[in-house]
This record gives sequence, C-alpha cells and structure tokens, in this order.
Amino acid sequence: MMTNNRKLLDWVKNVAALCKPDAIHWCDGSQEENDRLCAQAEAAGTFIRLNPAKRPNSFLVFSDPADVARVEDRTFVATTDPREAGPNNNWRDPVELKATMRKLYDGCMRGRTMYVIPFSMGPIGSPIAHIGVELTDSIYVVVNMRIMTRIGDAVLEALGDNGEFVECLHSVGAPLAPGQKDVPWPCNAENKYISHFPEDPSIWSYGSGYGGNALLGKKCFALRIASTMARRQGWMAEHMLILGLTNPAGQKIYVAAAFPSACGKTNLAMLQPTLPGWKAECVGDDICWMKFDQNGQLRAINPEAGFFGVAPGTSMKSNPNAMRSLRANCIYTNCALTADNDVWWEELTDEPPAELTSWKREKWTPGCGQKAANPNARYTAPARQCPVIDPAWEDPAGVPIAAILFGGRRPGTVPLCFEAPNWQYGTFLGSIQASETTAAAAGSVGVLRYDPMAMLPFCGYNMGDYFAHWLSMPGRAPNAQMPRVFFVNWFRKSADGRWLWPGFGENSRVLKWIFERIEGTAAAAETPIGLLPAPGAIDVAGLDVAAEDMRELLSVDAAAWLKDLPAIRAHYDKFGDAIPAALHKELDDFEARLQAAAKQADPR
Ligand code: GTP
Ligand code: SPV
Ligand code: MN
Repeated sequence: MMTNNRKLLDWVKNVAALCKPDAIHWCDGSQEENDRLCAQAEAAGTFIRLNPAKRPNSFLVFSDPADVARVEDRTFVATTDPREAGPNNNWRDPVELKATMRKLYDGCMRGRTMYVIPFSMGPIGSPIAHIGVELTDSIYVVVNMRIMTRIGDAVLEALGDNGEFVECLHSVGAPLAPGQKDVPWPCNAENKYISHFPEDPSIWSYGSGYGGNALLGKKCFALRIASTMARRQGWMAEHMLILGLTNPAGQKIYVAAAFPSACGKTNLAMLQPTLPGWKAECVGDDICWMKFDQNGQLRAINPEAGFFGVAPGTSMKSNPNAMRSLRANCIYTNCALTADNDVWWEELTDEPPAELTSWKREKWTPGCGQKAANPNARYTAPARQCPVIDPAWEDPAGVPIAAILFGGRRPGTVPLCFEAPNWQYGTFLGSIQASETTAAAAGSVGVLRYDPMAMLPFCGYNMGDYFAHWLSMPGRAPNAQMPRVFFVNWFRKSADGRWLWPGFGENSRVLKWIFERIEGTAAAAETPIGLLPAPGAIDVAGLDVAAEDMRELLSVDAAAWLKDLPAIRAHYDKFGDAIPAALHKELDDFEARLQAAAKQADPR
C-alpha cells in the first residue's frame, strides 16, 4: 500500500537525500517480509537461526561488545529553553544539535537500505494510541519493531492523508564503501547520539543499534516524547507494568507498577501467584499510557505489542510465563549459544551446559570466570504468546487502574510494602524513589541513585514540572478517581547479604494485601512513612520466611530513614524552584514525623 500523506512522503524524501541509502523499502509488516529480512540477516552473519525443533522461527544476535545497553550520557533532550529539559536530562540547543547530527547523517546509509516502518504505539485506532514512523538502516531494528509494536500497512491506513506522527530517524552510523564487507553488528563507537526534539516532535538516533537506543518506539517515543505530550494534553506516560489481579471470589482489579530498569517489572507483570485461588494476568511489562475516560476513570493501555525482557535470571522457576512466551518467533540479543543451537543464560538451568559460545563469540565452559550471557541480554517476544496475557490487553478503551506501585532495589531501610494515605503523599513517595543501578544502562552497577517514578532516564522534560503534572492529575477531569498509591521493595537484604524476601510468585502475598486495602478489608497501621500492613495482615500461610525476617521486612526504622534525609534534600535541590511547594511541605512533614518517632524510640 502506498500513502498520500504529504508530510510523511516529504520527510522520507528529505531524509533519503541526506542519508543517501542505496535503496528505500517501505515495510508492510507481513510475515513474508519478515522472513525475507531474517534470511538476509542470517546470510550476512548477523542473525544465527536457532534450532527449529526447539525454537522455531527464532534468532540469536550478538551485538558489538561496546553496544549492549542504553547510553544515558549520550541521550539528549533539545529544547529552546534549557530549563524545559531540566537537570534530569542532557540538554542541547536544538539548532546546534541538528547541525552536528546532519553532518553525521550525511551519506551515513551508503551501501545500505533505508527501511520505512510505520508503527502504532497502542492498539491501532485506540483513542489512547499514537502513531510514529521510524526510518532505519538496521534489519535488526525492523524485525524487533515488528514484535514490539504494530507496524506496516494497517498503520499507514490509520494514519491517512493528514494524520500526525512522530518522526523517528535511526542510523547505525556505519556507511559502506563500494565493495566493503559489512561487520555482523555495525555501529559507531565514537559518535553516539540519542536525541529528542519534543518541540517537533522528533527523535534522531545515531551510532547505536541496541534496544532503547534504536527501537525508537520504546523509551524514546513512548516515554521521553510521550511524557511531553501527556503533560500538554493532561494524561500520563509512565515506565510501568500493568497487570490484572483476580481474587478467589472472581473480583478483578488492574494495577500499574513503576520499578526502574531491571528491577522486576516483567517478573511482576507475569507472576504466577503462590496463593491458591488468586489469578494474575499481564497487560504490559514496561510502559503504561493512562488517560481519563468520560467518567473520570483513569484507563491504561500498553503501547507496546511485545516484551524486550531481561534474559539472565529468567527461568521456569522464577518466571515460567515468560519462558512459555519464548516458545517461537523470538529474537535473542547477547544470550549464549548452546552446541545444539539453542540459547542459554545465567540461571536458566541449575547446571550450565558443558560448553557454550558466549555472547562475546568465545568458547565458554563452566567456571571459566566469565558470564556466558551479557547481564543485559534480552529476548524480544510477541506479547500475544504470553500464556497469561490479559483478555483486555488490546482493548482500545484501556483498563481501569486501581493502584500504582513504586519500588526499586533497596537492600535496607525500605519495608516490603506500605501505602500512601493520599495522592499527594503518593506523588511525594514517587519523587523520593531510589534504587541501585543495573546493567540496563551503560555505567556502574549497584550504586544507589534517586530515580523518581522510575522515570529519571525517561522523563522528556524538567522532572520538577513532571512532579507538578502528577499533582495536577486529580484536577484534570471532573470526578477524577485517582488510583491508590503503594510502595514495595522485593530486594531487602539481611545484614549477612541474603534476600529477606523470596520474591517472584510470593509477591502475590503483597498484591493480596493491596487488593484487600482497596476493597477495604485489610488492616494497616499508621507509621511516619505511611500505612504499613498490620501484624498478620500479610497472608504468610505456607510461606517459608522466618518470623524475625518478616518483622524486619515490615518495620520502620526512623533513624535509618533520617539518615537518607540529607540525600533526599540534595536530590530535591538539584531541581531548584521547579519542585512544587506541596512536595517541600510533604518532605518537611515527613522529616518532622520521623524525628518525633526517632525521639520516642531513643529519648536521649
Ligand atoms: P526492564 O526491562 O529493564 O525495564 O526491567 P524490568 O523492570 O522488567 O526487570 P525484570 O522483571 O526483567 O527483572 C530484572 C531482574 O530482577 C531479573 O534478574 C530478575 O530475576 C530479578 N527480579 C525480578 N523480580 C524479583 C524479585 O521479586 N526478587 C528478586 N530477588 N529478584 C527479582
Ligand atoms: C530499560 O532499560 O528500562 C528497558 C530496556 O526496558 S531498553 O529498551 O533498552 O530501554
Ligand atoms: Mn524498562
């Protein structure tokens, strides 16, 4: 199908004139097209076809060892006024950045094909969905976008002659001279730019072929650009999973949860409850777009159509529903390869295979001291293959959200779960959310950093204004019904470094408490930080956790929280007067309550 959309045709023509590809291919999104591209990437040595008897229609890709994760220090937000981007973003002047990048783009697709990928974030035609078009010179990007979003002719049709779309330009930045042999994973180590121009809106990505740097529908569009659209238009674009939770009586609620990268969203989104009679179903595992309906109910869609999930740690024990989603039609990135052309990663099986090809293409044997899979190795899987995909996951109207959870990796201080008594305090808790860094982004791992609402790397504008946007939500619709807000921490450790909480399926015990709080049947106790489960309110029947561990998981140590206060204030100070006064007031009250509690515990 051809389009008559003038804006799109002109843009494709202009980009082609700049990047000078050998050919242009408009993606129709068909299976036939997909198979042809995969075969082409296989012939080029980029894709390894996995054993069809074990993993039909699936491929493994090894990236360049220097291109394995999001690059936050090469991610830019370009706005006329730097205050707009805020201290949470690397700001650039849009005119200067475009001039710099145009020089890089000039001739960057020589020797390659430029693919035109029309894509919809969200069910095509949903009032909550939005359209983008990605231009890329990477087959890896095309076949991943086909799994992660809805692409092709149906999207062009929905776009129509005058429809709006977000321009997403991507190049690996590795032109080929005539006759030059390509490498398996072309990229440009010296020049990486992941640039956002919210005023256009457009995305210009250069030099990386990996994940969130290159699949531009995901973090670039669905979070950074969408967050600026959401602010303007009165909705929310969040780094949240969405799950449906049904109690033994058959009543159902939907919950969204914001945990930072590699902190458990995919696992919670697909959890298999250990509590008898409880059912959990997955709407999405990474991104949540929420808009009010006519009754003031906040409704959410998953703008994606696939999972780009962390492979290491995923197993039949930890996440059987993810494993079952991987039976066919998947792309694996930086996993290890077995002797019989299957994939492997750390903790997939109790015993590693005797011999592997590591993600670095090297021979690997157990005990060699290296990881077989990269810690940020990922699978790309169609969401429809998830055995617990929610029946409403593609409902254009979205699902009603009853609760929002915040959380992260906190070895100390933060209890297993607690509740905010109101939306404003919930927003405050989100604003002081912190977590240890993970391998999902390049840089150090295990360092505690403030990551408000798990959006620090993804909020496309000043985070202080983002907090104000959260506070403004109840006033954005007549009869607005805001979700209840909770805080959870699956990652609490004992003094000797062991997990205090078993996590995974056992997290259903915390979900049950949350469900019953909303229903009005579970007890909670007021503490200086919020409402904690009353003794006995968490169902521990059949749970193998020592009573003293449970007590530690559900205690509030005012002195420990007070130790964090200077860091929290420094975190707020970074944003200066952009922090809403209401949150400063919440912080002052929070500190006063903690001081009173600390004094009571230790009156000296
Ligand atoms: P992104 O895709 O990067 O946004 O990550 P995510 O938030 O979806 O994280 P994911 O669910 O993939 O989990 C990342 C890592 O955390 C995996 O190694 C998991 O095994 C581990 N993990 C997830 N849930 C739990 C839990 O409840 N307890 C513990 N101890 N580890 C968990
Ligand atoms: C994350 O880092 O939060 C991810 C993976 O979900 S990526 O798509 O690379 O951003
Ligand atoms: Mn994520």
